[in-house]
Formats: sequence, C-alpha cells, structure tokens
Amino acid sequence: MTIKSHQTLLLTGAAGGLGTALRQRLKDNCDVLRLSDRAADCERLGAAQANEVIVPAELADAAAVERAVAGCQAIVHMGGVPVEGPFDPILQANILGVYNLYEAARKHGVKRVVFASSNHVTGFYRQSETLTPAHPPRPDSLYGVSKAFGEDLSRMYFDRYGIETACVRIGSSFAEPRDRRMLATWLSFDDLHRLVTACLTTPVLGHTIIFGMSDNSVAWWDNASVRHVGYRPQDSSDVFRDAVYARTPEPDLTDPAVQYQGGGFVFSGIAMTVR
Ligand code: 15L
Repeated sequence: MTIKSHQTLLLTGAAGGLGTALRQRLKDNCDVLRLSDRAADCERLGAAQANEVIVPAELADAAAVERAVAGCQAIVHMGGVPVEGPFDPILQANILGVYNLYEAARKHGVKRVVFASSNHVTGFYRQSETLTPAHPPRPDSLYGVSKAFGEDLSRMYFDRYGIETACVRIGSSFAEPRDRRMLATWLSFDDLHRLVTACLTTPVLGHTIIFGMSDNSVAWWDNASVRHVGYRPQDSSDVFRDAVYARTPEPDLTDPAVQYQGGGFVFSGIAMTVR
C-alpha cells in the first residue's frame, strides 16, 4: 500500500509521458494532486478528476510557477524539455524553469522535491562501466547539461535552505524496453512510482542522486550507496529480453550509440566529433 505522505502534491509535466504514467498512481500519495504543465499541454489533461487541481504554468514564467507551487508540501518535477534539441527551449524550461521552481519552493516553504534528472547527465560513460551516484557528470548533450545544472542547483538549495531533493537519473521509462540499450536502462512505470514514493516518504532524504532503473540483469548503475531512499524495484527488463533480441539487429560495436550509455543522445542535436 502506498503511504500518503503529503496533503497537496504538485506534479509538473503532468501531460507528458511520465506525468501521464504518474497521474493516477500518485493520487494514492496525497489528498490533492495538483497537475501542472504548459497551458497548451494542459488541454491534453482533460477535466480535473476527483482530488485533482489543474494549474497551467510555463516553467520560464516565475509568477506562474509560484502560483503552481504555493500551498504544496512536496513537488514531483517531471516538467521541462525531455530530449536533446535547440538550446533556447532547454534554457527556458530546464535551466530558468528549475531555478523558478526552487525559488518558488523556497519562498513557499516546500521542503521536498523529486527532480526528474536523467541518465544523460552521465551519458558519455561507456556501456562497459558501472557507475555510482558519486561518479562525476559526463553529460552527453545540452539536455544532459541542463539536468546536471538542476542537480547542482538543487544541491545548493539543500545546503543553503534545507530543501531535500532526490535527483532521479531516470533511465528509459516506457511501457516496455524499445531496444537493446533499454534492457539496461528500463524503468517500468510501476517502479517509477515506487521510486518516487520512496523519495517522498523516506524519513531523511537529504540531497540524493539515485539512478532510476528497474531490477534489470544488465545494468550500468549501482544504487547500493543510496539505500536510505528505500527503493526496491519489482520489475525487470529481463522478461522482454528474448523479444527485443529477436526484433533488433546485432549491435555495431563501432557505433557511438552502442559504445556510450547515452545511446543516440551522444550525437543528436549539436554537431560534434566523437572520438
Ligand atoms: C531521457 O532522458 C528522455 O527523456 C527519454 O525520452 C529517453 O530517451 C531516455 O532518456 C533514454 O535515455 O532512453
């Protein structure tokens, strides 16, 4: 059973892929689930259901973000640009936006945030390496850099103001793993909810970086040092392994997308040379 830890919980990016997956599941975590996204995207949410409130907010709009945050006790921040792309939207939503969110949290006394960071903070480590949360960032993209910024910003808000944050470096959270890489990075929607719940309910969270993955046999990340979060995945990509192998070609070991953990992100968007 899910522990109801907060009266009002804000879910940003509520109309996105992970927001959609969390919308029903997070209702058990709170009395009121406040859903926020850009105004145009909020249309996809339909009408507010029981125990829901919809508050449209552009992350780059500080006043709008403040309206979304005021009165919440905790925030699950899934909002922002979720992939590599031109810098300006990333700057607005992921850099200015995360600053606006933490400023609003500080002003309104919110003490706990679950921040959707990404595996692309460390995407330039090789697929043959096993990382802990203590490994230095090696972002594979402007998007990855923006998530690294969010991790550092949230650390500063913890050290200065005591706002606890879990930076969840989400792997690939989809209904099923889509390719061979995702056999290592897959995070089921139920495990995502288990992980967010653990971050919301553990007595002392502090500022913690944790990798968001299911209990996959092939893994590049080791969460042993963050047991205090209390996350126990119950799903595994292993059940999809044979089907994924059958429908995908043998990997080309000279392909950077196969060599590096970030997969295709290591060369998407900005022009670059990969050694
Ligand atoms: C991410 O950070 C993206 O938001 C998501 O769309 C996936 O591409 C995922 O990483 C991944 O690495 O598979």
